[in-house]
This record gives sequence, structure tokens and C-alpha cells, in this order.
Amino acid sequence: MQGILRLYVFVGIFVLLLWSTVGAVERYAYQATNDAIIVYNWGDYIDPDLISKFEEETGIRVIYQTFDSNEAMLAKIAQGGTPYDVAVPSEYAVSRMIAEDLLIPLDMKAIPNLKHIDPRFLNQSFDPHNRYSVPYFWGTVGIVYNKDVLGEGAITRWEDLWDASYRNSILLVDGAREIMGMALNSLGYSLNDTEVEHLLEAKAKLDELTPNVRAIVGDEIKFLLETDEATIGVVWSGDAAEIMSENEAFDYVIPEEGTNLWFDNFVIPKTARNVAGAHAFINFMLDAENAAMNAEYVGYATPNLAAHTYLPEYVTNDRRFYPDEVTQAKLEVYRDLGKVMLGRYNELFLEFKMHRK
Ligand code: N2P
Repeated sequence: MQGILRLYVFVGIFVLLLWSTVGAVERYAYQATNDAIIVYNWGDYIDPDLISKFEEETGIRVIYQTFDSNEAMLAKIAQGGTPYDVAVPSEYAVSRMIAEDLLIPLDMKAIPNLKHIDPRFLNQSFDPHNRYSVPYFWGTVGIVYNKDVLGEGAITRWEDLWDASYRNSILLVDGAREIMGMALNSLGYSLNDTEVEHLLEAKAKLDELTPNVRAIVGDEIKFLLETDEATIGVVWSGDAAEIMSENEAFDYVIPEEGTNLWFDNFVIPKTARNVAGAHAFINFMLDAENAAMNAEYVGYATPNLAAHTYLPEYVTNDRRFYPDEVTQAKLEVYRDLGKVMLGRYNELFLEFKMHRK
């Protein structure tokens, strides 16, 4: 008994020590804000060499943290614990952050490289006149599938995923809007639908997909598909591009029923302590050569027109990843559905995940 007690005390002291050390390191990191910036980005979403290049060129140290969904990022920033200088929300999350007064207006004089951005990606409805945001990458949500195993053209629609022959074959990206959106689109509804009946129908439809779902995963989805752990994945377009460059058996389709067209953007949260450094970082990432290097590394489509001159034409002409305007017009951009409705989407997605257990 005494031994167990001693063990508990020992573990307790260890945890306390660890906790206070982590706290001290974080505090130290966040104090040095004049020569540092804290960047909060999606996982696997930057060429790490660009971070070193920025640090060398400017002398500003980058403290880099990642998230894997808009919902996680929104919660962390709203809670305010970490003084982020730069974050990368998708369009509907930009609207949410503006509505919740979480962002500072950008000083475009400090971002002259904005001139490189294709004008059709500017002045969008989620942030008129780009008061708070500048475009980073854009793309779609779609299906990557092993054409060597399933056959060329085997999958063209969301509905195909429900085929009983794909038992235990599908990996889903762990995103509430993405997966609820897929179910809504497969039923012919908008992925911005707010009718409770339709949302419940979508959740029931997801439950029916359960036997075919192998796992719901984060960024490891790329590795799992590249190494043939599954034959089908519901992924963001750039992740599909990377999977296909590692494993030529895969192809990517934009489902016929329609899907999500998304735009990710740089913003500066109100928590920022190094606003000048944040602008410098955004401007650096918008430099044409840097943007091209970044696009080549992560596999996503860049809205930076000047960067296109540094990218091979077979990349920028690939309509699977740079869909033309006719296709884009058929796709839907997520709207900010408001806090309550977004909560509803999250709950239903969570229930689907639990249902699988
Ligand atoms: C890459 C994240 C892609 C973000 N891991 C899609 N909005």
C-alpha cells in the first residue's frame, strides 16, 4: 500500500514539474514577441524551408503551431490563451472571426505583394475589400481512389461511396463541415443547408456509410493512402495531389453531385503582439517565388498569379486541382451558418463518429 502511495506521490510531483516547465517555456517563448511571431496554420501546410528563409531574411523567429480543423482553430483563438500573430482560417471561419471581433484590419501598405494575387480571388463576399484577410491556398473536397484496384472511372459521384463492395475501404478526413457536406450533397441538398430535417437525414445517410468506413483521420490520411492502407479517401484536393505524386495508382475526382470550393486565408488575430512581424510574414509568403515554392511543396492550388510563372504548366493546367470557372461555378463555398448551426453540424458529426464505435 505504502509503495503505491509513494508511486502516486512520485508521479504527481513529476507531472507538476513537467507542467511548470512547459508553462515556463511557453511563457518565455511568448515574451520574446518583438523578435518573434506565433503562426497558427493547418498541419502540413507550408514548406518548412520557407520558415527558415523568413527567419534568416528578417531576423524574426517563427513559433509555429498547427491545427487540423477550422472548428479547433476557432475555439483556440476565441479562448485567447495564446497570442497568435498570424492564423489561416477558411472563408466561413474568416466571417465568423470578423463577426466575433477576433481580427484586426490589415495594413495593405505593408503587404505590397498582394498585387500578385489573381483579382478573382480578392474582394469575396466573406471579407469585402479584403479588410481582414488575404488568400493563401484554394481547392476542393473530393475523392481520391485507387484506379488500379477499383478500375479507371470507377468513382465519379459521392453516391458511389455507398456501394456495398467498398466495405472497410474508405478513409474520411476528420472535418465536420467536409463530411456533413458530403452527405448533404449526396442527397441533393446544399452543403450550407440549415433545415434540421435535412441535417438529420444527412446524419442517417452517414450512418449507412459506416460499414465502408475504415477510419476517420487527420493529416495521416495521406500516408495511409500512399502506402495502400485503403483504396478510397475523402480528402482536400492538395492532399490528393500529394498522394498521387507518391502513388501513381491514385486519381482524384470532383464528385458530380457537387462539393465544396474553399479558400484559406491569412489573418491577424486581435491577440497579436507583433503586428509588424505578422504583416512581414504575410508579405513574404505572397512573394511570387516563395508562393511557388510553397505550392510545389504542399501540392495545393495557389491564388498567386505571379507564382504560376515559376510552376510547371502541367501543374497549373491540371483541372482536377485548378478547376476551371465553369466547374467552380457548380461548387459551393461554405457559408458562416452562425455559432448555433455550426454547433449543430459538429454535434451530428460527433454522433456519427461515436456511432461507428
Ligand atoms: C492541409 C490542410 C488543408 C486545408 N493539411 C483545407 N482547408
